Amino acid sequence: MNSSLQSLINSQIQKGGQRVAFRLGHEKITWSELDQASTRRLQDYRKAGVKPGDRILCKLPTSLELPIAVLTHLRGGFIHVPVAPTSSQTAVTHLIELTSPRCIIEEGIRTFHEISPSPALAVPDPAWILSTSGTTGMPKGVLHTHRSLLAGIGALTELWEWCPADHQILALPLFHVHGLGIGILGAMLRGVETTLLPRFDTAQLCQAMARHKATLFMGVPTMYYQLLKLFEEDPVWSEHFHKARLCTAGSAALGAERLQRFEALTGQRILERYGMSETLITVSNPYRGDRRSGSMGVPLANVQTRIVDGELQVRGRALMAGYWNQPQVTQAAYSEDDWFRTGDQVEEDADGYLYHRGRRSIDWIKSGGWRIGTHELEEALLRDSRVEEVAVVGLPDEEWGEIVAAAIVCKGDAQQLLIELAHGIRQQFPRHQHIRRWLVVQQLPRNAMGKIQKAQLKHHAEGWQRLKVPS
Ligand code: MCA
Repeated sequence: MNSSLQSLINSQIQKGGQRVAFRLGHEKITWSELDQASTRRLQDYRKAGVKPGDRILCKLPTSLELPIAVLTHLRGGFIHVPVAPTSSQTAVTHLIELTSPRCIIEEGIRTFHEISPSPALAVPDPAWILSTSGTTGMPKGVLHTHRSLLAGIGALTELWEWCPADHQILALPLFHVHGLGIGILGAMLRGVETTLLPRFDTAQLCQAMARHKATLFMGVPTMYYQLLKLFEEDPVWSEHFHKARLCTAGSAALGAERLQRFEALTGQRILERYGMSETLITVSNPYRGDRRSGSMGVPLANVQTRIVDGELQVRGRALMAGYWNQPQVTQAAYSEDDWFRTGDQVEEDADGYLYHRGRRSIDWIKSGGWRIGTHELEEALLRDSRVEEVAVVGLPDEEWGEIVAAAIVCKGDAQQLLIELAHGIRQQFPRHQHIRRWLVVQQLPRNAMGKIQKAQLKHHAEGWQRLKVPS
């Protein structure tokens, strides 16, 4: 035991005993089985020479192995580096180069490597390195510690009153703050029984909500869009949510209209909250009290916020320890007086509720609840010598929030090139990063300084085309 994060989890494990902790399909694991499995894994790691501070790249699909791995890594003081099991080889190689893991776990396989220690950040109790795309360069590794996770996820699940009487249905990807942080770690901190769904499917979700009399569901706006579509086709489905006590939305703005339609159909007023990989969840509507439509809520008790030139800046114990091995990038993310600059434009009402008003950078897209940096896609497209210039932007979309679109200036047969480019992107990037609209132009709009005017492209209504790309 070296941190109160672990003591809290251990006390839930003790209290939970023979009760089920996690379920998936017909499989289940009790709290005491989780405890025993993690003790065995810890012995295996130690025998293999894995030491506290070593990184473990976790490429597991949604499975009962995943909470075991999370618990084992926390207990061993190893740094959990999650990556989507569907990630391309390029993404995995990048993460391996960035974090030099001592071990990689994939389904049923553990591969240990000899690593030369990398000049890590000297922070006590490092816990996770979360991958996040930025406006420049390849994805960065956000380092969280036991302390920041406890401050962020502990405070949030306390505010939301998560408790052992709850049952959560978790259909989120399990390698980000949302699914892994709140969903898995939050459940362990509060003793919440959790049913994992291998992927989001509206009918399966509703059936699981009803079967387990589930009380908790966390989603992104695209999931609520798809649920509303199902409920409006056949309102019987909405009854499956009647035992819920808390449905939350985050990762992107939900929209007042969607919130109202969901409430009218299910009786559930979705609670919206705001966060980032770097800050964890820092702003939330209250569990008890006024959940204001269109607002991301008020800052959590242990978070300090300020608004500078419209930008939300954050301070507090839940903040990351820094970007892994990138001290200069870390420094650039903070103001001179040490506030983290979120890049999100917000407004505050008289009661301290915050409203999202856009992003400082046009180089971030939010699609399906994912944060996508345009730079990575632009670089990939420019690798083809027929592409002379490119600008990737997010176009507004009712279901996905934004969809990824690329405007290009090119040489030769544009149509053939687009098909090849689209195919290449599909090979290298996960689905949410695929380019859904293409625009071929003679030149990109630029200002007097020569900077590409992406805002003009976003409002360029005509000429965007969808491609039919053979898989
Ligand atoms: C998939 N499709 C898309 C997109 N994604 N179309 C446009 N834009 C997209 N982004 C298309 C596919 O190509 C496919 O089309 C069809 O939709 C179904 O694809 P599939 O992959 O099966 O979609 P899905 O499984 O329904 O996924 C949608 C999803 C998923 C469930 C909303 O994107 C998701 O789990 N999002 C959550 C992301 C998340 O956890 N964010 C948190 C990280 P076709 O059939 O034609 O091929 S951010 C975070 O942690 C911060 C801190 C926070 O605040 O939470």
